[in-house]
Order: sequence, then structure tokens, then C-alpha cells
Amino acid sequence: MNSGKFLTLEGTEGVGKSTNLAFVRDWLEARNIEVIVTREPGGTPLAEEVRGLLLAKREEPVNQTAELLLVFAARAQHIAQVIKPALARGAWVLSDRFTDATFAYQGGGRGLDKNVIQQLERMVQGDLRPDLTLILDIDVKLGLTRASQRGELDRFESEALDFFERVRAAYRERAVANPKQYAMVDAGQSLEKVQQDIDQVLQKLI
Ligand code: Z5A
Repeated sequence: MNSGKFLTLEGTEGVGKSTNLAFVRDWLEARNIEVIVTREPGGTPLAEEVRGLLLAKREEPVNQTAELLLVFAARAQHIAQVIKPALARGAWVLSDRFTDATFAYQGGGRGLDKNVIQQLERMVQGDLRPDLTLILDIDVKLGLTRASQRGELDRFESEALDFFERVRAAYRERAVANPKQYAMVDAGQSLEKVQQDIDQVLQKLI
């Protein structure tokens, strides 16, 4: 029986996902919860190869439908190899991004049809949805400033400001539409305050 919980962390560039993923993992482990930390695109050897294909900057323009299908191909593998087996044995799964990123980046950012994304979501995931999605929300310019301190930009990070504004708007729209699944945290605050807010959200979940 599926008794584990599925948590995902989302947000635009430089929002602090990596930093806060470790905080959530430690928070759960301190309560003796077995947690599998993973990420998308990626999470298995095959899906990590697809991640490399998706993030690489290349001369050839990447067709948006090809990008969408690659994202879901990696996800299908990730679900089958990592997420479902972990949940089935009662572990919690904490993923750095999942399908909300597809609605935000491919739907909001690229402007692809959300109905098509929903169809792929049903095909690849069946009824698998996160129990909780933490959306770290930040002013896009502030996030990009933080992210730029990390060095060379990948294919997504090289997009223009308005792309990330659309991505952010899509995340916010999803959070507002379904407050049961989503918790939005103001990631523009100090790290201490961000983590206090995350702590509050996790207390409610437990
Ligand atoms: N993508 C997609 O298009 N479709 C999909 O379906 C999926 C993904 C699943 C890779 O994601 C790309 O894949 C992504 C979308 C696309 N686009 N991009 N880019 P990724 O998650 O691997 O890449 P990322 O968004 O760049 O995340 P990241 O590398 O994990 O960084 P981050 O989570 O945004 O932030 P961070 O590294 O934790 O923090 C950034 C800096 O800010 C760092 O120096 C921190 O110390 C600092 N920081 C963090 N929090 C604070 C606070 N509160 N105050 C001050 N400073 C802070």
C-alpha cells in the first residue's frame, strides 16, 4: 500500500530550491521519516541523460514539442524506477521539481497548450500527484541575480526576463487554484525566515 508522501519543491531561477531541499530533508529525517531526495529532469541514470540533453546549449533550435516530450520521457522513467517503488514501501519522496515545472516552463514560459500537458500528465502519471508542492516565490530579477552568482548559464537560464515572469505567473496561478496541494513561500526573505515558513507548512502536513 502507498503510505509514503510525495513532496515537491518548485520555483523560478535562484529561488533557493537546492538550499531548502536540504532543509526539508533534514527536517523529515529528524522525525525519523525515511526520505528519498531526487530531482527532475533526472533521478535515474537514463533520466539524467535526458536532463543533459535538455539543459545543453546547442546551435540547433530545440523544438518545443520535442522539449515537452523529453521532459515527460524522463519523468516516466523516474516514476517507474524511483518514485513509485519508494512510495510503495512507505518512504517519502522529496523531488526538486516535478510536473508543475512543466506547466510553468513549457506551459507558461514557452506558451504550449496546457490541455496537451494535462493529457501527457494523465498518460505518464495516472493518478500520481504530489501530496504537497512547496512553491518558493521570488521577484524574478532578484532570483536571477542570485542564480547568476553560480557561473555559466544553461539553456533555460539563458532565457529572457519575460520568460521567467511567465513561468512565475504560471506557478502562482497553480498555487492559487489548488491551495490544498500547494503552499507558497516568499523566498525573497532572509533564509532564516524562509525556513521558518517552510517549518510551519511541514508542521501542518505531519
Ligand atoms: N525544467 C523544465 O523546463 N520543465 C520541467 O518539467 C522540469 C524542469 C522538471 C533545471 O532545473 C531546468 O529544467 C530548469 C527548468 C527546467 N530551469 N532552469 N534553469 P534545476 O532545478 O536543476 O535548475 P535551477 O532552477 O537553476 O535550480 P538550482 O540550481 O537548484 O538553484 P536554485 O534552487 O534556484 O537556488 P539555490 O542554488 O539554492 O540558491 C541560489 C543562490 O541563492 C545560492 O547562492 C544560495 O545560497 C542563495 N540563497 C538561497 N536562498 C537565499 C535567501 N533566502 N537569501 C539569500 N540568498 C539565498
